Amino acid sequence: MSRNAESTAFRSALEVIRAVEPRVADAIGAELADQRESLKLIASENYASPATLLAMGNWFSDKYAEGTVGRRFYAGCQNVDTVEALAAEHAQELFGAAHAYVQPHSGIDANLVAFWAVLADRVESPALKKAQVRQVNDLTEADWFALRRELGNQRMLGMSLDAGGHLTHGFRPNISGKMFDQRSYGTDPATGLIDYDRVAEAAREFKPLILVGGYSAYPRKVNFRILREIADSVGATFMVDMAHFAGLVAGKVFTGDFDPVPHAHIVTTTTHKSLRGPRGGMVLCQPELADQVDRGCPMVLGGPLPHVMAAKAVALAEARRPDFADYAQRIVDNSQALAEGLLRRGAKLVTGGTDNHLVLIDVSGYGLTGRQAEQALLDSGIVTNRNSVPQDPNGAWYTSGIRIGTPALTTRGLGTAEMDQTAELIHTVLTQTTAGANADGTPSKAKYTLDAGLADKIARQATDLLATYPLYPGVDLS
Ligand code: DSN
Repeated sequence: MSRNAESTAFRSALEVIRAVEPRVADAIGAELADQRESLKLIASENYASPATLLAMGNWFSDKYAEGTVGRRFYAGCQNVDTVEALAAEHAQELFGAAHAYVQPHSGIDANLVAFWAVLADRVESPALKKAQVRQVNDLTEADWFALRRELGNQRMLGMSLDAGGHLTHGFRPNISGKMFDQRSYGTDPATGLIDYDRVAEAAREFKPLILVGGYSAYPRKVNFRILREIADSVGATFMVDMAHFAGLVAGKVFTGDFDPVPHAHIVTTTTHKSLRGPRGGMVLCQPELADQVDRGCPMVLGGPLPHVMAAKAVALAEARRPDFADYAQRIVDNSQALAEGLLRRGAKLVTGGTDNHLVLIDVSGYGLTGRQAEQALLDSGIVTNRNSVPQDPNGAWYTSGIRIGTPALTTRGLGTAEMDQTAELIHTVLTQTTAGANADGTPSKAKYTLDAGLADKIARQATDLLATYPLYPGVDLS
């Protein structure tokens, strides 16, 4: 496929948009320019392929398609059926899953679908049974009351937020923390690693309906075989949220005990992080949960986004190619090189390293909060995000950590040598930044000082580092 085709496609699209609202066309062009110039180390972001991006910009966006393939609430869904079935087929083949549901609009939505499926499958509720067999009109007020009581307050055990778990695994700012009776497992304070004996102990005491595995800020592999054994020992359904590391599963970097798909009853993911697809979510499950999962829309989801499902089909087809395995391995090689580069220069890393796509720097070692470090790095052209570390004294807003990840830079083609240079840039910024004070002289968690000349110099070095690896080399908008 010629590079010219990509340039023509994006240029033409912008020309058509510009004729209606030029400021939108300008913002799209500016976004590409910004992404090209910044050292993107946000662990949850990536760069989707031109084919994936283009699959989203079309008339599929105009179609309603509530329901599932072949069973829609709207007429005329035959082409939506084609792309939804294709995306599901690619997902099943790629991950070796019995069933795939590709409608969720995000990871949070995928988790809601999974929670619903498990509740509907596991909770003994005669009223729910009546509702499921479509005798809704026969339900009395008392039935509805019982149904709400029976489905509410079910127990969920997930990884704690400051140990790297996700908000949707039962934390208060998310509905999961309000509808479930939640408890969490953390990590060993000495090593930062999951202590499976402690998880088993918590499961025995708490007897959760759902045991959740998976994370968004834990830099290590997780043994899903052991977690499944723990779930089985207490009769829990084992759910894994692999949003962050789906690309490493797809690329067969995580296999055996570290591949969640053969071990979990239900697996959720996003499609846009290490998997490198469009923004969206997906659920994979064992056959007994498939019927409930397929009720995701309209149970908890708004109408499916057929244009995004088309893009999921394209991205999943890309992930089935042999070169995706090479990409996935390079993500981890780069992450480890970045961790080693930081450690060699004296940084303090949670767990002392990484075996996945992300590294968590404990910036208290530099005398900074996560908020100060994040902003100082951004001033220097390095895009990261602040993140809690285990037992974080600064809470979830200011934090004591910086989370960095390599999926995006690996897509651009940067390798281990550039990761060492990146470690040097990060370390220089963090050592040269000093924490500020409030007007009353007390230490500030947000203010900091960094010489502007140094920040500019680092930003130029970051741009130089990227110059050899152009982003979307086939797209010339000029
Ligand atoms: N926002 C995603 C992340 O950055 O990890 C997860 O929700």
